[in-house]
Amino acid sequence: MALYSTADLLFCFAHCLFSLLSPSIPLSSPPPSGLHIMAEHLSQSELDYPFKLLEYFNGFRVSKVIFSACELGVFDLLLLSQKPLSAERVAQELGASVDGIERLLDVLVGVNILEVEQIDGTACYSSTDVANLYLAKGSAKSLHDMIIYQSQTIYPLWNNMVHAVREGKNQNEKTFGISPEDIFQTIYRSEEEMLKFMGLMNSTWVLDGHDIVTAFNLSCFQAMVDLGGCSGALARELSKAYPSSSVTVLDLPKIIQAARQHFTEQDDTIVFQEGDFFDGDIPPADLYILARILHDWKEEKCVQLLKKIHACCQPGGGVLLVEALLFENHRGPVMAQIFSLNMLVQTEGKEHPPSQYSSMLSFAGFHNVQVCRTGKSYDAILAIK
Ligand code: ASE
Repeated sequence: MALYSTADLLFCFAHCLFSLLSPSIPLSSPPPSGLHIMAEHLSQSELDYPFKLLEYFNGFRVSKVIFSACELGVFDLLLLSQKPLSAERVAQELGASVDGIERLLDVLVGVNILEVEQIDGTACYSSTDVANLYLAKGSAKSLHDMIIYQSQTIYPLWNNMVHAVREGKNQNEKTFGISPEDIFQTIYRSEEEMLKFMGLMNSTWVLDGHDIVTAFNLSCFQAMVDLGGCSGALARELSKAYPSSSVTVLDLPKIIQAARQHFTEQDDTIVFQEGDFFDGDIPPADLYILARILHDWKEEKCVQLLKKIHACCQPGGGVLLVEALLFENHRGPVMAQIFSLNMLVQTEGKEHPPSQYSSMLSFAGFHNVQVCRTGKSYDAILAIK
């Protein structure tokens, strides 16, 4: 049986969008649901019946089903129980209504995230390997924190997309009722929100970190500093891949304190350092990492920061940018296009194609710009002083 993770569903969306743009080309792989198999004798044209459009319309509801199951603890319970459970049992354990749980579990079966079997005449639900690996809380690769942030912070922001597009600016004030000068005063508006954001940052690097740090051979760089390195997840991947290099995470004092308290590992090989790369000193290093930093800010501010880094950088040293890269013609990848809209609703920045980052880097004095697309959510750009 085919298993679909949240990422698979996103890729499926991307795939579907491309076939929507050229409706005469049929899907090359069979779609996951039985409904489409039954409908195979019908016309494949979106003009005859808007299958894909309707599927997109339902996208937010599928997201909310997964997010809600996560918040209710469905995946943790099914992982813990080791055996299939009835809807009644799940409802009882989670303190929820049987009717609600039954409908929720059935959708999760429909999208191949859970499995169901009849045991003594009762429908019993169990997790798939994908759900156990990515949706349960305990697993090393858990996306639980990413889901919580998407559900509780990104979802309400996206509810104001019309305003964001009309006004061309973030919706922090309209969504959360606060309008500080610095977007990070909103993102870190409470200890709880700050920890949720750190959880999001952490889980993406658990997923993409290894591909990012091995996109280029960085073994020639001795001292590495991850500017705005947050929980240290990407720094840990760097340290694992380049054990003879020293890796430092520089971030705001409250972030470093929270990282030390909530995100450190036993025998951690990385060093946490309190600082502010915009307003304070940047320590000398051979390699600076700017992972998902530039996409938060307007280009002038990015160039200003790159110039400041260039000034501290050792000769022969470099800067590694980690971002979701758009295609040069801006026609994809869908994930990067969606991230760019997210930057509109939440920050002052946007996602860019490689050429935009190249020119910012050149302007700041860096050369030998190399681009590596990983094929995952985030890509890497390396430039040398
Ligand atoms: C930032 C990254 C993010 C600032 C705000 C953010 C992300 C969400 N909000 O530097 C992560 C990537 N985007 C999405 C939509 O998940």
